[in-house]
Amino acid sequence: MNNPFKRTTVTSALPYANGPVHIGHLAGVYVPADIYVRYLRLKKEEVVFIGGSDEHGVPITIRAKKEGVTPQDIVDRYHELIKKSFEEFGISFDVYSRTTSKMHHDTASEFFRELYDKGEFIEKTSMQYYDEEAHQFLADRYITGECPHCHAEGAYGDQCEKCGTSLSPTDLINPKSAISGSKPVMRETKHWYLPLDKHEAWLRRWILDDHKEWRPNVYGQCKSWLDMGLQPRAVSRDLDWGIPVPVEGADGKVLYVWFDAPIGYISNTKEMCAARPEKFGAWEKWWKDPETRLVHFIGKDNIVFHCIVFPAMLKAEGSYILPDNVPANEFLNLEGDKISTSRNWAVWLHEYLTDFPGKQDVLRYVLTANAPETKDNDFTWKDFQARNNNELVAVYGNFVNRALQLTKKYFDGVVPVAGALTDYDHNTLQEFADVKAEVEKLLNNFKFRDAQKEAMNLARIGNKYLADTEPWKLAKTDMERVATILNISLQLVANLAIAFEPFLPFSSKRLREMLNMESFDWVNLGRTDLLAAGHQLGTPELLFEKIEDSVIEAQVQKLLDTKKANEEANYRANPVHADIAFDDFLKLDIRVGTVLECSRVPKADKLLQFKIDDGLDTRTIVSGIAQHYQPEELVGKQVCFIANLPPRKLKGIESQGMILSAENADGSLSVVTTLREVKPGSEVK
Ligand code: B3M
Ligand code: ZN
Repeated sequence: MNNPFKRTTVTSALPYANGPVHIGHLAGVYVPADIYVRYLRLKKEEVVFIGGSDEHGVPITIRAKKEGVTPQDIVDRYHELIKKSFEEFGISFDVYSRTTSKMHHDTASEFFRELYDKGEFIEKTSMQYYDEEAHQFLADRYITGECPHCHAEGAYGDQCEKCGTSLSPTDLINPKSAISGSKPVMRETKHWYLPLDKHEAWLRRWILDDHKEWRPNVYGQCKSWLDMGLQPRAVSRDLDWGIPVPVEGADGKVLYVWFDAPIGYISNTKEMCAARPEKFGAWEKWWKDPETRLVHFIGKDNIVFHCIVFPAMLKAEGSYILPDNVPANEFLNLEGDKISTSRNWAVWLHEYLTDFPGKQDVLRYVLTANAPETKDNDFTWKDFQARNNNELVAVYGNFVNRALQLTKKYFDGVVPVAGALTDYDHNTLQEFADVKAEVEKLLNNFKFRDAQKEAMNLARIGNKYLADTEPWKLAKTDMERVATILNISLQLVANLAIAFEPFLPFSSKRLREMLNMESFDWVNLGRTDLLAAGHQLGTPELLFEKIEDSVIEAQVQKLLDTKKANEEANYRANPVHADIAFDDFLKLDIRVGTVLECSRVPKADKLLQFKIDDGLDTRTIVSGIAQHYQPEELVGKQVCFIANLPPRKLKGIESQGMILSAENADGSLSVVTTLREVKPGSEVK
C-alpha cells in the first residue's frame, strides 16, 4: 500500500462515565485500538493514542438524581474506575482525560463559537415540554408516561423500554415530568442546529466514492443514512449539566453531548501535548496536518456520529483533517444475551481481575479471537476456557516452555551454537518469514482476529518443529544436532515474543524476561538471529496456566444468579396493584374474538394488525406483539381483548381495542386465549 501519511492519530470512543466498563467495551473498541497502536509503535511509527471519559449527557444527570448526589460525583467515581480498568488491561493511551476538564470546556466552547460566528448553524424554535414546578425544559428521558404501543407505564420520551419502540415525548399518553412528577406543559424554546443537509453532497462523495475500503458494516450504515437524506441536527439542549452554549441569551442551554464529546479527542490531544511538548510537539500536527492519518475506533452505535456528524463539524470549521478510517465493530453478547448494564448482564473488568488476577492477556486473547469485527459475536465462559487451555496453554505456552526447559537441561540456559541446517529447518524458518507478511497485511487492514490467528500459527509451527525433530531423543547420540534444533527453536520463541506483543503485551514482556532480552523491534520479526549463540537466558516459567472446570462453573453460576435476581426484581417491580372496587372491574368489557386476518404493519417492527370476529361485527386491533409471533400463527385463534376502550390511532391505523397477553420476566409475550372454543363475542368475567 502506498502510504501518503507520516503519522497517525488514533482515537477510541470516550465511554460514558456513568458505570464501569465491561468486556463489550474492551472487545469492541479498546483492545483493537490498543493492538493497532502497539503495532505502529513497534514499527517505530509516529502515533498517538487518545482516550478519555465522556462526562456529559442526560443519563449521568438521571443517575445522579436517583442516588441523590451531583453529576460531578458520578463522573468522578466512574472516571477513576474506568481509567484504572484500562490501565490494568494494558490499554496504552498516551492520554486519558475527561470532558469535564477546563481544557475541554474551553476547546468545545471555542469550537461552537467559531461555527456560530461563521454562520454554520441555523437557529430554530420549537415547542418542548417544560416542567413548571422545577422551572426547566425536559429532556426526552425526563418525561415518562404510558407507551402508545404496548401501554406499559414508565415509557421514556425517547423510547419505551418494555416494547423497544422509539418515541418522541409527544407520543406519550399522560406524560409526567420525572423531576417533579407534575404534568409538563408545552413551551417554546430556541436551539442551534447543524444543517447536515447542506453537507450531504460532499459527504456522499467523500464516503461513498473515496472510502470504499471502509468496513462493509460502516460503509453500509453510512450509505443508508445518506440515502435517507440528512436533516439538520440540534447541537444544543435545555439542561443544566454540560458546557454552556457560548452565545448571548442562551441561559439554561448547554451543548448537546454528541457535539462536545468528539471534540474531547481534540481537547485531550491538547492536554497531552501541553504536558509533554518534547515528546508530542504541537497539538495541531495531530489534527491539522494533511500528512496525519486520523483513525477512530468505535462501536457500531457510534458510526453516524463519527462518519457523518463529526466530519461535518470538522469540515464546517475548515482547518481540520477528516478521519481516514473508522473501523467500527459490531456488538459482543454474553452467553447468548445482549450485554446490559442495567440488568447487570456483563463481565465487569474490575470483577474479572479479582477472579482472574494476572490473566489480562487471557481475556485480551479471547476477546480478539472472538472479535465482533463483521457480525455480533458471543462470549461464553466455555469458549474462554477452551481457548486458554487448548491454544494459549497447549500451543503457545507449551512450545515456549519446551524450548526453554530443554535449553536449560542440555545447555544450562545458554543459547547453543547452530550447526548446518537441514532442508526441514530451512522450510520451517521460511514458513515463519511468510507469516510475518501476512500478519502485517492483516493488521494494516484492521483484521485483528485473523492477525492474531496467524500469530498463533507461528506457535503451531514451532510446536510441530519440536515434535518432529524430537531433540530429547537425540540428546544421547547427537548433541550437535540438538544444539541446532534448540537454537532454531529459541529464535522462533523470540519471534513469538515480537509477534504477540501487540495482542498479549503482558506475556510478551514476561517472555522477554525469560529470554533475558530488553526489547525487540517489529522489523526483526522473521529473523533467525534474534538471540546470539552464547547468550544467557533468564529463568523459564509457565507463560499460561490451565483453567479448571470448577473455576468456569463458578462464573457460569454467577451469571445464573444474576438471571434469577433479575427475574425476582422484575416480579417485585410489578407487584399486585392496589385493590379496586368490584364495580370498577365490571366496567371492563373483556371479550373473546376469533382472529380472521393478521399482518405486519409496514415500518413498525413491533406492530401486528388484526381483523377480529367479535361476534357482532369485525373489528381492527393493532397490537405490539410482532416480535413474539408470526402473523400466520395467530389466524384462526381465539384471543381475549378489551372491547370498550376508546379507539386509538397507531401508525395511522385506528385500533378498536386491546389484545391481552401475559408477559414473562424476560419480556417475551404470550397471547391469552380460552381453554375450550367459545362463540366469538363471549364475555370474559
Ligand atoms: N460516550 C457513546 C458510547 O459510549 C459515547 C461515545 C462518545 S465518542 C466521542 O457509546
Ligand atoms: Zn411500549
